Amino acid sequence: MTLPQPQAFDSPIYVTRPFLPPMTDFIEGLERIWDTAWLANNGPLVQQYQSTLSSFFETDNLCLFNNGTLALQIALQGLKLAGEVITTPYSFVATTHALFWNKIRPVFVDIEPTHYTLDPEKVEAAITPWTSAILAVHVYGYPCRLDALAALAKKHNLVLLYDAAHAFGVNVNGRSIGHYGDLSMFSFHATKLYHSIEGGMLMFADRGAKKIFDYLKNFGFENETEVVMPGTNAKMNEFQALMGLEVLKHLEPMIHRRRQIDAVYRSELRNVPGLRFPPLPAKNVDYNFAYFPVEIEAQEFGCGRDDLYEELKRFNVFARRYFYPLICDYVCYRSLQNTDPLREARQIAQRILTLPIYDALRLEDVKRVCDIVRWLCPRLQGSRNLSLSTS
Ligand code: T4K
Repeated sequence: MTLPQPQAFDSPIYVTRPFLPPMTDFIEGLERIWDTAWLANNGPLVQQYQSTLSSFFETDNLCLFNNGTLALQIALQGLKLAGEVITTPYSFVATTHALFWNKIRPVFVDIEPTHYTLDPEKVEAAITPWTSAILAVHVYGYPCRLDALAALAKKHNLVLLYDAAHAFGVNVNGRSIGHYGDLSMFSFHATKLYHSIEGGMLMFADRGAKKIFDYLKNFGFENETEVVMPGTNAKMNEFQALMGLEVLKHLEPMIHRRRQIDAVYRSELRNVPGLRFPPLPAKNVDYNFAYFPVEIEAQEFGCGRDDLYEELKRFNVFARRYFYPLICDYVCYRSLQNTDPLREARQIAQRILTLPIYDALRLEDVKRVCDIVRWLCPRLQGSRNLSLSTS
């Protein structure tokens, strides 16, 4: 059987596009900024944003930042973590960089193969007398094994931190995922499902931590004349807060839209040999559909992930290999000794491809992406002379 060759898209289909609120709404907010001439340093919109998010997350224990990376870095600094921290190699590199900047040694532990989060079964073996915390990642918005990690942290008296950069809008048992563990970091970067242009937030259990984080993100200032600790500058500004407030109004429809896109991918690609998608999270999870990862099994699909990734570009489809390479394989972390062979993480990193998913992506274009993937699948195109190799 030969499938008809699909047409390339006229303009690029990226892995993601930021949601932009109606411009008139944003301009109204800009007028407020012009009226006050207050642009930075905990201005009225940042304060409004903080209180809106406090209601949204049902806690006052949160703190806003100019990006997620500095939020995480400051979290580790503020909690005075040191020694070793157990973490996942399967994430965006910022997760580990935040440890590095705190002079903490990252200890990489493998992920579980279903939803790619840190495998609690393998964490215990990596705990040493120097371990101070576990830093797990709700990768793609999939919740980590929260109970198992909490039990381990309790048993070994470790701080439990979550990089929840992808998990805005994810609820577990009816509450935001940020309520689990000692602290969670959310990223509000433009490429995220929910964004404030750039931005980040910490949510934490210990009410006393807020004061420390507030010092650290604002040079350590207590008042005009006193600096109580060597802080940095990681403050969110008014334009970011305005965007965050406006985008928040559209969160539900955005997630609904992504749910539809996810469903189209699952149905259109279900019979493609060698493609596997992670199952949707369990029923007690309200998922946010932040990403659409697929694994390409080269033998069954007929070519490797990298070939598919390159071929898609010829059709103007820019999928991404989130997360390849593994963090531990970047040149700056390669020399770290690691006892866990990271078998699952290595396999997944070789196979993973995240397909386009964003609010403005039309369902007919999702179908077209699926047609292209099918057309590029050598196993479905027995007669097509492909120059693709099975790598
Ligand atoms: N922890 C985790 C698990 C993370 O994933 C991240 C960030 C962090 C921590 C750190 O949080 P932040 O400090 O960033 O708040 C992107 C993002 O820059 C990064 O925020 C994100 N993770 C990572 C997964 O993805 P790139 O280098 O892949 O982005 P880029 O510029 O190639 O953008 C991807 C696509 O998005 C483009 O091909 C087109 C589209 N795009 C992008 C931007 C910025 C737009 O259409 N408009 C835009 O403005 O890292």
